[in-house]
Amino acid sequence: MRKILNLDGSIAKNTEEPIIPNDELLHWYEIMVQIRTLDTKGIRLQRQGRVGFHIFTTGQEGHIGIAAALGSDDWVYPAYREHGAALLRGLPLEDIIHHLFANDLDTQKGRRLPGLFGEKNINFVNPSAPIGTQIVQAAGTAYASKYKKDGNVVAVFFGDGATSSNDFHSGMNFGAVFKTPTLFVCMNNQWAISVPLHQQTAAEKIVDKAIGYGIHGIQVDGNDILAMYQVAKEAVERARNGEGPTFIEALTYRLGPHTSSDDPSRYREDSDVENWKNKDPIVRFKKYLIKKGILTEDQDKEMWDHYDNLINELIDQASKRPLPSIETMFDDVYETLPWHLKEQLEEVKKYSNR
Ligand SMILES: Cc1ncc(C[n+]2csc(CCOP(=O)(O)OP(=O)(O)O)c2C)c(N)n1
Ligand SMILES: [Mg+2]
Repeated sequence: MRKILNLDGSIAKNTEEPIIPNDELLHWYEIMVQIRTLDTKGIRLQRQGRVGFHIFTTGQEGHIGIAAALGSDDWVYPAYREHGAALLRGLPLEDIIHHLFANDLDTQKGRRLPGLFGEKNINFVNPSAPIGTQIVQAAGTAYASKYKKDGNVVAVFFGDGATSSNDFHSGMNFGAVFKTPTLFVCMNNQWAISVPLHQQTAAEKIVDKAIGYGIHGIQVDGNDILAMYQVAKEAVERARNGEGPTFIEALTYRLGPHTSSDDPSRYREDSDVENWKNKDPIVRFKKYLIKKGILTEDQDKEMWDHYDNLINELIDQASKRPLPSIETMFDDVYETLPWHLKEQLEEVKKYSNR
């Protein structure tokens, strides 16, 4: 398993520390802070009945390292815990909050389960709720890139549970046979809602599945952002060189509930969670930044306070916005609205004040 950072933030023996500019490292950290803060606020909003649903990224912030290895023209097919990748690719933080409230500024027009968003201008594709569907879509998009010779690569994120889907097989096999420039990134957080990994697969390691497809596979410490960046960078290089896809198994842990609709105390031990809290990707990266002299404890506290206040403000603003106009319900599906929908639109306008 590839690992660069020890738990105390030092560099593991016999490993190569990636050379990354300090401001970039700090930016990655800042995004980690933003998404962790979003989680603490998001669940409170849901419990207060102000938003319908919240999905957590807590513990899986290491995925930002994968996103950091991609170029702006590359594609990301997220599962639903990759908010950090979207922010790194330039999604404004307030967009996620308007989306949570499904208000008139929600770019998804209130149609998506909160947390399952996409954004066209950053090549961050809307996930579909059925598990694993993004895997075939990503393999197809990568094939299109290869066909067009545009040099782009596609990173697709999915969970350990998704490796049991038909689409996992179809996508991996297609990618392997046609040597598509794809990074198949399995965020193995050990659980698929209440199903533990050992009930998901009889394989010793998920990464072993790469062998059956005939593609390069690598297991990485998913809570080590530097290792995540390094394996992704290598995979991107292989993909751009025409060497085909890479299967990356990122070992991580879902520190929170599956979603705001879940109670993990019904099916897992607190001691397991506590053990994984010691491997928190944010704490480990912070220790590294402090050791390197890029961050001080005071600056760190300031950063958390800053995002706490900023996100409160953004929540306040987003919560005061109206809902999307009822007419938007008819947008985006047809280039020209068919007559029966035009009729329905006129009718609905009579009864709605939105
Ligand atoms: C085809 C399908 N089956 C079941 C579900 C219900 N479901 C939603 S999330 C989930 C677990 C997915 O686990 P995993 O792929 O490990 O991702 P994680 O939530 O752990 O990040 C399930 C079973 C679904 N959305 N789609
Ligand atoms: Mg999982």
